[in-house]
Amino acid sequence: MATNRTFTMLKPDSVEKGYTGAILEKINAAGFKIVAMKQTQMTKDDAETFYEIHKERPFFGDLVEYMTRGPIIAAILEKDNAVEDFRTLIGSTNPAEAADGTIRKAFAISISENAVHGSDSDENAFIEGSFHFSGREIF
Ligand code: 3AN
Repeated sequence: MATNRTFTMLKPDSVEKGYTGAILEKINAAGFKIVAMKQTQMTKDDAETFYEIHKERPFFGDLVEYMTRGPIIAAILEKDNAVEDFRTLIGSTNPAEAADGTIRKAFAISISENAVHGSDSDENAFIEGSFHFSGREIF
């Protein structure tokens, strides 16, 4: 059964370009409540752990470099059917294939620098949220 929480990161490109306010507005407008949020910067170790599932992929080194090159905004979001609805809101991994109105369509430039992360399952939402936040940071 779908839970009501997902995890997101507004990635370094979004922070660098000053898109974070506009992206958070879209997230709020879509009905998500922010239950935890902070600006942070991932270390190489953090990114390698977070994206371990991709470690054999050819883009892994570039992905780690991208995700560690500057600050991100990490957040846990709450809404009915959060994981699936947030994946719909952000759009396809490749912004060229993202639907009109999605966050990646509006703010991402490429498949490798795609503005925002959204968990792909309830299990991963919990793991990823716990990676970035302690219990006392979640409301
Ligand atoms: P999503 O972020 O849509 O869940 P994943 O989990 O398949 O996509 O990929 C994680 C991240 O790895 C993407 N957000 C993107 O930054 C990068 N990535 C995924 N596929 C590619 C690819 N084919 N080439 C370069 N980077 C990629």
